[in-house]
Amino acid sequence: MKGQELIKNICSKFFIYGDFMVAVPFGNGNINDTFQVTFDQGGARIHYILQRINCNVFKNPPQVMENIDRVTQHVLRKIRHEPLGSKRRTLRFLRSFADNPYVQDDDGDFWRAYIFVENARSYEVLANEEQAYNVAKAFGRFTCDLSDLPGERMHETIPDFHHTPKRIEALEQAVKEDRADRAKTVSAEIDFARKRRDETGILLELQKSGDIPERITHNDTKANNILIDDSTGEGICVIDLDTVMPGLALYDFGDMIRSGTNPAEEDDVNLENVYMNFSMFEAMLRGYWDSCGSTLTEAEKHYLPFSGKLITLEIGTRFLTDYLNGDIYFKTKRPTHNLERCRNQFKLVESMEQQMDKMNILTKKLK
Ligand code: ADP
Ligand code: GN1
Ligand code: MG
Repeated sequence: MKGQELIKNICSKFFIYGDFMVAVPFGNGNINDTFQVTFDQGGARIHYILQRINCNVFKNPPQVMENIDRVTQHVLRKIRHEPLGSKRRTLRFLRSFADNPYVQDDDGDFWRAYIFVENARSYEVLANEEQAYNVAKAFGRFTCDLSDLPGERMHETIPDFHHTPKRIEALEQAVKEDRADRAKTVSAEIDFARKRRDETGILLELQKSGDIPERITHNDTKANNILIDDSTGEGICVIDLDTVMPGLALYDFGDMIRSGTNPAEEDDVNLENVYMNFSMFEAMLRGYWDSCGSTLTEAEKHYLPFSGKLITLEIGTRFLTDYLNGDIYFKTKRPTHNLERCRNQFKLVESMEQQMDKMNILTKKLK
C-alpha cells in the first residue's frame, strides 16, 4: 500500500469521524513526514495532521508518544478552565481503536494524528520583533507549564541530544571514517568546529556543579515549532514535541536565538543574508524573560547569550557531520544541502561572537 491508500488506511485506525477526502504533504520539517488530511464530516471539511515518526531518529516511538501524551494532558489539565479558544494552546492527539496514541503500519512504521490548529501557522523566518517576542514567550511558558509535571523522569527520546562535546566527537569520528569521501573539501568547516571545542562543555559543567538545574525542556525550539495565531499574532501552540525530555532551559533559549534572529533561512546559500539581528535577540530575550525569567537561576541568566552561540555551533556541527556521513540523518533536497546549512550556521556563530559583548550587557540589565 502506498500514497493516499496507505494514509486512508492509517486514518481508518484512528478515532476520526467522517469520510477521508485527501492527504497532502505539509510543513518543512527535517525529520518526520507530515501530512494534512481532510475529512468530510457531515458536509464540513475538517483537517487533521498525520505524521509518520522517523524511526531512524527516534528508536522507541511508543516512548516518544508516552512522553508527549503526558505533556499534552498536563497542559490541557492546566488550561481546562480557560475560555474555549485556549484549547488551541496544546497539541491534541487522537487515539487509535486499539487505544494507543499511535498506529503501526505493516512496514513497522509508527503514525500519529492530531487535531489541526486552524487560523494559525509557523514561520521559517520570523517577520518582526513582535513575532520574535511572542515565539520566545510561548516557549518560556511551555517550560513553566511543565515545571510541575508529576510522575517519573521522562524518557530520553534521543540520549545526549544536546551534549555538544559528544557532537564534536561524532564529527571527529565522521572525519576519520570519511564515508562519503567529502572530508578533504570541508577542512575549513572542520577547523571552525575544532577551534571552539573547549567551549562546548561549559553548560554541562555548570549542570554538574548544580548551578543550572535539569528541567523538562522542549529541546527543538526552532521558531517554526510555534504556531502563531493569524489574527492576534500570539504564539499559541508549541508543536514538534518528540524531544520534550529532561534538559536545560539554556538549550531551549539558545535554539530560539539560533532560529529566530537569523533573517535568512537556515539553508540560505547567500551568506551575506546570514547574521544575528540584534533587535530580534532583544525581543526574544524580553519574551522569554516575561514568561519564565523569574524561575531562572543566576547562572542560567548569565549564560543566555552564550547558549545561542553554543546551540548554533552544535547544529552547524551536526549538519557537517551528516554531510560527511553521506546525509543519513536530516532530510536533504540536494547533495550539498547539509554543507550549505552548516556554512549558514557557522556564519551565524561568527555574527553572535561579534555581538556577544552587546548581548551580555543587555542581559545583565534585565531585572
Ligand atoms: P517535524 O518534526 O518534521 O519538524 P512538525 O511536528 O514540526 O514536524 O510539523 C511540521 C509542520 O506541520 C509544522 O512546521 C507546522 O507548520 C505544521 N503543523 C504541525 N502540527 C500542526 C497542527 N496541529 N496544526 C497545524 N499545523 C501543524
Ligand atoms: C530538526 O524536526 P525539525 O526540523 O524541527 C532536528 C533539530 C535541528 C533542526 C535543524 C530530532 O528539527 O534538532 O535543530 O532539524 N530535530 C531532531 O533545522 O534531530
Ligand atoms: Mg518541526
